Amino acid sequence: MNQPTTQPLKVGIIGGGFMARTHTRAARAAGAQVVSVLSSRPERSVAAAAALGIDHAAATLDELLERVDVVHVCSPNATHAGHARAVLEAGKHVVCEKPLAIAPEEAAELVDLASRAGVTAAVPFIYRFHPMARQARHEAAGGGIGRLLTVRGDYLQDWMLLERDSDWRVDPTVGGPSRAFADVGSHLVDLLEFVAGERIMKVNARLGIAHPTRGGRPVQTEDAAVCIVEMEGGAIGSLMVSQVNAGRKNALTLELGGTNGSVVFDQEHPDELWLGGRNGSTTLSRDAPSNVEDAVRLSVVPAGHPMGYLDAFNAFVLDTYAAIAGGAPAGLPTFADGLRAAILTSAVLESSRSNSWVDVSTVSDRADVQHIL
Ligand code: SOE
Repeated sequence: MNQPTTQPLKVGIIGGGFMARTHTRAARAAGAQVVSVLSSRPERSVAAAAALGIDHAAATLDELLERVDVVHVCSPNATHAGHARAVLEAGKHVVCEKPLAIAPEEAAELVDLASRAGVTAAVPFIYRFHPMARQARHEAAGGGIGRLLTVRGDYLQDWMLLERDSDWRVDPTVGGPSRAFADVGSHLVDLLEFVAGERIMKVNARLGIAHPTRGGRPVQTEDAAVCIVEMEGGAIGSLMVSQVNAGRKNALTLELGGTNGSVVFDQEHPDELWLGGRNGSTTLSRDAPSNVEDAVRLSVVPAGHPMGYLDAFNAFVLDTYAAIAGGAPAGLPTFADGLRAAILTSAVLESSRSNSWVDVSTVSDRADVQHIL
C-alpha cells in the first residue's frame, strides 16, 4: 500500500554569517530543504549560497518568499523586525533570531501579526533544548526544590575584551541600543523564567562599558550588565552578563535555590545537573533513569557521547517544524517569548538610565509595552 507522501518543508535563510550556517545545518538535520538564501547585497547572496550549498541566491526578499514555506531570519539585529514582518505579511512561517526587535513596541506588533497570520513564529532561545535544562525546569518549576528563595545567573564571554575587538553589534544603528544584554542576557532571562516557571517582577540594573572607543569610534552600548531581580513568588536574585570576562566563552550558569534544595545548570557542562541538598548533594547524569520525559525526549545519544549547543539548536528547529506540521511541542519559544526578552532588555537599559527599579510584572502585551516603557 502506498504511504501518503509529505513534501519536505522548503526553507529560506536571510543572512550569511555564523547564525545562517547554524540555522541551515539544523534545517537540513530536521529533513527540510534549504532552497534559497538572501543576504545584504546580491553578490553576498551568491557568496552565501555557494558557502552554504544552497541552489538559489535571492536578489530580493520577494524572490525568496515565493519559493519557501518558512523563513529563518539571521540578519543583523536592526533588520529583524522588518524581515519578520514581511515574512508574516506573506503568510509564511518564521524563525527569527533574537532580539526579535530592537524596540519592544515592534516585538509586540510582531506577536500580534503572527497570531493574526495563524503561522508558527519562533525565536531560538535554544538553551531550553538541553535535556538537563528541561530536568532543571522539572526540579524547579515542578516544585522539587520547594519554595523558590534565590536565583543566580551568569552569562559570561570574553570575545569583546580588547579595545580592538569589534563587530557589527557595536554600531547601535545595526546592533540596537543594547549589546551584551540583547545578545546573551536575553538567553539568560529566557532560561531563568523558563526553568523557574515564573516571571521576573522587577529589575534594577547597571551597565558597564570596557573601552570608551573601539576602532576609533565611541562606544555607546554595554559590554556588561548586572541586575538585581525580584521574582513573582518573592525570591530575590542577581544576574551578571558580560562579554569582557577573560577566559569565559559561553559560561551560562543558572542556580535556583529553594526551601528543599538547589538546582544548578551549567551550559558548558550540559550533560549534568547539580542538585544541592543540605545533607548531601548529587550530580544527575543525562541518562539517569528517573529523568523527566521531556529531558529523555531531547537526549538523543547515550550519555558519555557529549551533547551540546548544536544538538540543542537542532532540537529547537525540529520542534519548530513539528509545530508547523500541527503539533504542540513542549517549551517551544515563540514570538511572545521574544517580546518578553525585548521587554526585559529595555527595562535593563531604562533602569540603568534612571537609576531606579523598573517593574516588568504586568508587561505582557502591546498595550502594556506602550504604557510602561
Ligand atoms: C555571540 O555572542 C553568540 O554567538 C550569540 O549571538 C549567541 O546567541 C550565543 O548563543 C553565543 O554567542
